[in-house]
Amino acid sequence: MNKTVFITGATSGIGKSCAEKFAENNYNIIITGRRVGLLEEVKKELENKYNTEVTTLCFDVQNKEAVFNAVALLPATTVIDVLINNAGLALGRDAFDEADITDWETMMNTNVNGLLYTSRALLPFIKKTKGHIINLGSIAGKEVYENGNVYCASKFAVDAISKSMRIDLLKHNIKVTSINPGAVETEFSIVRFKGDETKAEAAYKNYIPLTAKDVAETIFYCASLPDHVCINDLTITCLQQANATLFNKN
Ligand code: NDP
Ligand code: 8X3
Repeated sequence: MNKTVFITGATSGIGKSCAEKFAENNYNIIITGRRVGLLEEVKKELENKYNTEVTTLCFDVQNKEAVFNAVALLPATTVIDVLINNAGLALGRDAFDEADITDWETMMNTNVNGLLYTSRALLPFIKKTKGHIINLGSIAGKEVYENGNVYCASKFAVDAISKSMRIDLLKHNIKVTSINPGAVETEFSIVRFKGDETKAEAAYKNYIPLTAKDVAETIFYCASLPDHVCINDLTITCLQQANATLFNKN
């Protein structure tokens, strides 16, 4: 029987690339996001290209009720082997005393609360399969940088949650992996800079950043190891990035 992966935030970037990578490798896919039209596009694309079954669930991970209601729509026979907690965002890159407080709330509600709600809603499925939870942290969850404040805090929280999950879920033989990428060229910076394409493009200028596919392949590798092997924590950057702030630009 094919395995099933549940991916939050699969309408673009890393989540969408994960959907493609797992579909290519005969997984059935459950994809989520807020943009229903894009979810349907991804479903159609993957079902046409691969011999896979794609289920879409449209909800905002910030909304606890919506998360639990969406998961309750899954048939009782659903089996979930891998959960990729990927949905997330940065909003703004401003000093602590100037940043928009609503942006802070959205980041914490999405990157932290959303991940918590989704994980709890899916744990009954993951317990049954002794499955694998893969959380998207960030290099920003390992080192704080100037004007990164609450985005960094949200990813430090993801780091702590991954470590806690690994301890508390040990008795259930559930694998927990934290993937911490450096700069990846996706819609991330367009969202962070609120549609300002010049600022977003500048974030990836004069070096070769990671692609969403690079990260998806790494995630798939972690999910394909033998049952007794678990990658706990993996930081991945492009060649020209050494840490959260140091780049060797052209
Ligand atoms: P994208 O902006 O390309 O994708 C983000 C995805 O998250 C979209 O599918 C979006 O879907 C979904 N999403 C955002 N907010 C919500 C929400 N409230 N409810 C449901 N879904 C939501 O960015 P990336 O692919 O780059 O980011 C994916 C993850 O990787 C994030 O957690 C990010 O923090 C992390 N990351 C990214 C890095 C980078 O440099 N790009 C580096 C390190 C980590 P929709 O809009 O349809 O809801
Ligand atoms: C995204 C990477 O460096 O913009 O998590 O914070 S960074």
